[in-house]
Amino acid sequence: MAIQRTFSILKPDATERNITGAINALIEKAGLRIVAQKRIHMTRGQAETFYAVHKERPFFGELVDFMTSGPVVVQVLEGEGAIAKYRDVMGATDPSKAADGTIRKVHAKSIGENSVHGSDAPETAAIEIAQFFAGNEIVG
Ligand code: FUP
Repeated sequence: MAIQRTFSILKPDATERNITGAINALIEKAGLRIVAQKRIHMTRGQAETFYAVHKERPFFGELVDFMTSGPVVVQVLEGEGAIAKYRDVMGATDPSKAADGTIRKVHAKSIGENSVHGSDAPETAAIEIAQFFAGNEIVG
């Protein structure tokens, strides 16, 4: 399996509870390297662009409200098969269905306030990374 990069967000419910370090520890324990990281407060425009694929879904407004409700930590993670590996480490979208030991099982509050985002495919990873990071901000 090739070395890949994936895009990650530690969401406002994680920054609010001061558990970004605890989540990063699970990321690193899984063998993923945090090769870029910054704490930002997303604008509504940024959140709407980021989640444009969900814009017709009934939860879109709430999702944008939540993602702009507090700071987030945006990250680039690198490792063997990083995209699928991070999805495994994150666990299912709904924390009640997430496997034991996953970030969402351990930390998420609900299907909406679910602590982390991770890209679902190489194409989306590239688009999401480019939305938040310049090439020279990623140091592998
Ligand atoms: P995931 O890839 O696991 O982050 O999940 P999705 O892309 O399906 O959903 C993106 C975000 O939309 C979730 F993280 C939270 C929000 N969402 C809801 O609030 N309600 C839902 O029923 C599904 C998703």
